Amino acid sequence: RFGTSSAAEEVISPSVQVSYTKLLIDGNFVDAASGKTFPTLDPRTGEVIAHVAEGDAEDINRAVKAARKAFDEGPWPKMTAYERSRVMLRFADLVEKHSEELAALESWDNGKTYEQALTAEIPMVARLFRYYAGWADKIHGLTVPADGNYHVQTLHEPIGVAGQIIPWNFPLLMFAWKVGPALACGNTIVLKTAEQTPLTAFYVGKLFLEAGLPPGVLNMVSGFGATAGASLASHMDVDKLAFTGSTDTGKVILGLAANSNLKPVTLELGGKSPFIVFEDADIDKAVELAHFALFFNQGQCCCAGSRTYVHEKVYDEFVEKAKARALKRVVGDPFKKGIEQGPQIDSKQFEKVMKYIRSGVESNATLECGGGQVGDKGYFIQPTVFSNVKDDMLIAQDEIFGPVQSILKFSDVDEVIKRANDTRYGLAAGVFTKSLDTANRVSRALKAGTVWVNCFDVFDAAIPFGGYKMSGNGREKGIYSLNNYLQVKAVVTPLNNPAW
Ligand code: TXE
Repeated sequence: RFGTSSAAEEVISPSVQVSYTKLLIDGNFVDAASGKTFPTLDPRTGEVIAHVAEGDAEDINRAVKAARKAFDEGPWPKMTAYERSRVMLRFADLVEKHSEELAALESWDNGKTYEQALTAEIPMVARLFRYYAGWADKIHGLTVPADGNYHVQTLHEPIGVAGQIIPWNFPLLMFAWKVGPALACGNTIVLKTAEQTPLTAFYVGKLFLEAGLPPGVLNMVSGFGATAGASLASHMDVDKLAFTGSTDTGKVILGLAANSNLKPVTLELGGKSPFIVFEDADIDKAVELAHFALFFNQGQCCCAGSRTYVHEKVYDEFVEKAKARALKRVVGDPFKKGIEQGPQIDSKQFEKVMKYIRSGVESNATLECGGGQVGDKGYFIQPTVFSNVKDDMLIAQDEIFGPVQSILKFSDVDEVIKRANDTRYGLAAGVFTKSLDTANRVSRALKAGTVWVNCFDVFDAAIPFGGYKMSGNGREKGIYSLNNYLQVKAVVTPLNNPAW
């Protein structure tokens, strides 16, 4: 039995229609050169929402040409930084104005709840563009006191044409994390959307044109990874690449960049983040936060707290309460009020999650609840909790990317630090304790790009995000993301040189 909501029948989303299904190249919505399209599906049912242009190498070429021209000939990098920031601010206003349609489209294409898209993600998109609009006119170099009689200055220049490849779990937010800093620094862009979720990017592409973004500055191609994605990663005229997705695809992309023009690559990849509950924690709060850390967005978060380590003294109580919370989780149509969890994105991810659930059972972890499909259509999965999970089980090692909580037991601080770090990933971690000493000690010892202490998934535009180890390289958001999109040029001029 899974949670029910008395209000769960009330549909809360506005009706929305799909208006933009074509590639955005040089300021125009165009068909793929091949004329091909592919379907994007509703994860609630597996039915077709719309057919979308299927871009491939030829379309990537067209888009890169447009971006190159907009960069080399202007007007984008030649506009004043203030003018660029004004365009971004106007865009943020338009995102807010259209937030209900955008949230509905995002929910339809992805399966996330409409409430989550409307109240959390779309506002964060607007906030992020305002944040980077603020940076646009504050990017500048230094004067450098070098040895000898020289005037030395550094110029911080845009890199050029940025290629960006995004995933499906937070389609618009990933768009924002990539496009915001690239535009603030004066670059032009070719972005490839994820094949599962192409719809909202084209909608905001239209809003960007309305906000006054010149043609060719932001080009978008929908299509598949092996074709459109790979040709963007290996393109000789793309100056920088940013990618969010799986670690396996990250490796492929790094290879494509290395074997083409050595473009610098930033990668934001998978994770297996520990969430550590110490014995002094308020257990009810810890249970709720650990539940949120794992189940948020159907468990489809790169930073999901997917290894819940609980101190042995409070382990049994925690497991009982975590199970009770999961049983209460309300699963259903993401467009209805009170729903906490919608479907997984597609059949491939559904099968992957079910495979890991079987693996957990086979490796003798205790299945506390869940483990099956909800209903008989679409990709809904019961919130699932495993206890007695051991570090060497696959469910404790691999990124499941679904609503499956694995609870492990530990007995002391040094042990849990060692076990938490014993993973190929290093994206995020959670520490739950009342002790400042424990919080400080553990957060410094964890090898992870973000440590949330007594909180989780706090995603401010100013806070950097990225991974250690095989969770990637580089940081997105905040001041740190600007470096990904800038070249530093040193200009050295002799002073008082009589030879001149
Ligand atoms: O990822 P891919 P998939 C993890 C998560 C998930 C798994 C597989 O564990 O279960 O990855 O998901 C493009 N050249 N994450 O298959 O393949 C692709 O078209 C260039 C974690 O969806 O990495 C899409 O736009 N591009 C993650 C993007 O890469 C290629 C978010 C992501 O797809 C390509 C998503 C290629 N050869 C999945 N192959 C996170 N870090 O948040 C694919 N792509």
